[in-house]
Amino acid sequence: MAKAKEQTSATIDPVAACAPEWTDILRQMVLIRRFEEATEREFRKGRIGGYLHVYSGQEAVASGIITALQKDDIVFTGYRDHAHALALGTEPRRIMAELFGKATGVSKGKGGSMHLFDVEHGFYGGYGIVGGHLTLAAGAAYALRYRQTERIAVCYFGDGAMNIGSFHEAMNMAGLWGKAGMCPILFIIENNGYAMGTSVERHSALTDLSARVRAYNIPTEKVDGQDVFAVRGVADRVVRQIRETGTPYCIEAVTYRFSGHGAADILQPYRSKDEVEQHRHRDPIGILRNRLGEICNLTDDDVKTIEEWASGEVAAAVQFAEESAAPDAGELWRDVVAEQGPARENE
Ligand SMILES: Cc1ncc(C[n+]2csc(CCOP(=O)(O)OP(=O)(O)O)c2C)c(N)n1
Ligand SMILES: [Mg+2]
Repeated sequence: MAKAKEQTSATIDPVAACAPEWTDILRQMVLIRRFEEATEREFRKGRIGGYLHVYSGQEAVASGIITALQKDDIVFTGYRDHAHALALGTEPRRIMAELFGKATGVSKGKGGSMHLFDVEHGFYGGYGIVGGHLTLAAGAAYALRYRQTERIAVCYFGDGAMNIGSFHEAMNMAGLWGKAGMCPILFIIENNGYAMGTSVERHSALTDLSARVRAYNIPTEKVDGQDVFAVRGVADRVVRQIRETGTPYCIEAVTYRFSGHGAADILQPYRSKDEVEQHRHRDPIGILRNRLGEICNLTDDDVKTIEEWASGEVAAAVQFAEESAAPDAGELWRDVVAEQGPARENE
């Protein structure tokens, strides 16, 4: 069985912590939060159709990992995907337009919240079938090495996704290919404690989730997913290692979602208000903001400026989405099934 490394808190070098990059990360996390709050409002107004899963509470996991990547690395995730696209640099307005079902959206308004896709920024989706993307990501990582590039793949998934067959298929192939240095992939378990309304204790025979990954010869490390310093610290080290060795690695980020599972999960009978309140004391944005305040003299005014900037960006994104046109009716069947191209005719 592969090795486990426990790490729960970050060791902070005050000089490094005050680098401007950390203020940029705070800005990104605040943008994600404001964006998600706006999507919940717009959903309730009926302007976002389909389904909606927001990321509030988990921002440090997207930002801490994605800011450690190189530009041409690629990222896969499930349906809770707005934050990953934002962290990779997709324009907020193109994501919002997608949620509004408009032609200017990243998936031309035909995907919606669960199917964001932006190859130019390294975002390979956005998938609604729980755990289905793990096999795609493992295959993509193999392809990156097969083509002799130095790029790596990152694959986020939830605790619940570990109970589907494709989790085991992906882990087995990644562990196997990894022995030959042919699978440069970073798996991230976003352990937020629940799969819809079912807690980890009630859905997993083994509650030490990363142990299930180690069974496939992939080393793991557990990290406090509310502390972006801790997440980024691990990411910097393991991203380098994966790139150098072509072997997979898994980070289990222990985190919490502040909103319901999805937009329809209003009553949340599976958890108490008290529990949510307790976790709100460990808001990843608050943790980063306080730390930058204590060590780097980030002031309340600085924070206010960031908040105002983020709210402005999100308001502009909503306006853009509102004013954009719906896709043409003629677009309905385009990009739905593969068109017969020359390559296929020659098969
Ligand atoms: C194959 C499949 N089965 C069931 C569902 C319904 N479903 C949607 S989300 C979800 C829970 C997944 O939980 P987790 O992986 O922990 O992700 P989280 O929502 O906590 O981010 C389920 C069962 C689905 N979308 N796909
Ligand atoms: Mg979960």
